[in-house]
Amino acid sequence: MSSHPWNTDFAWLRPSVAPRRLTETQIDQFHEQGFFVIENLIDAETVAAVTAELDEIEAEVDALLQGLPDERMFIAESGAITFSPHAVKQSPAAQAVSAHPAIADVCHDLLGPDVRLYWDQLVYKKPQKPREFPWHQDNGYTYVEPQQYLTIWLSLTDATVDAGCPWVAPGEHLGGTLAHDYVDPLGFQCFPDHPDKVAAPVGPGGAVVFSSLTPHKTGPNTTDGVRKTYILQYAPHGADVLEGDVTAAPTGRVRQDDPERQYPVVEGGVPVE
Ligand SMILES: O=C(O)CCC(=O)C(=O)O
Repeated sequence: MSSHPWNTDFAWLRPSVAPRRLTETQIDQFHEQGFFVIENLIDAETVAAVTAELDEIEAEVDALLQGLPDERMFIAESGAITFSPHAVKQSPAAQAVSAHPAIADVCHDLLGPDVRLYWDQLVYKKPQKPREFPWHQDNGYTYVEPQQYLTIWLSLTDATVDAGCPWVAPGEHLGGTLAHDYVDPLGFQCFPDHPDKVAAPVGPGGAVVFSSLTPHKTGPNTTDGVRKTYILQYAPHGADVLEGDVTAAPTGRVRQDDPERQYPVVEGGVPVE
């Protein structure tokens, strides 16, 4: 395990805010272990409404994949795993969930008073070609500064161990971004396994909340159903994506404030209605 070449002076930051929703135990677990599981973050009716709209988006992505050689593009493959980014641009229900008061409160309690949506994507794990998604940090894919942002892995189905729930490596977030290697066709990997790994199963409407720096993987889906997840990522206002080849210094920075999909969800300590 070695650091990403751009990660030279990382220090984990714990914002000082009066919590709006989370308990001290949840907040401590997040900062010390890098994750916690929260059940029933959004209600069943909201889950059903958003799933109906997201299923339509995913069906289009899957149809696109089916028309490609080997039915795959980069790490997505029909029958195995699909990724559908930026659902908030197409789905009013996804947009509402991205700024849901419970989720905005979690963002406030873990990131501080000014937070924007940074990224959203559906990840559907299909049972036809069960496969693991390898150990990685979200900041190992696209390098964001500050390195520390938040992933809310919102489950739309019952994410059991057999269905391919996340596993996390507790405490490994504290050193910042790790170097990753590409493992074809699975994705980027920071290590092949971890001795202290913990499974994080979660029910529909619940979430695994973890840092962009928390190494995680998901297991194969060996059930008969599709495991559906809506991943929502939030960053402090002012976050940038760093550009360039990782073997050299970054060549540019791009502010993450696209008004269509990177809007504020907490401003001045208050959730944006
Ligand atoms: O949901 C999954 O199976 C893996 C997705 C993931 O970890 C990611 O998109 O970073």
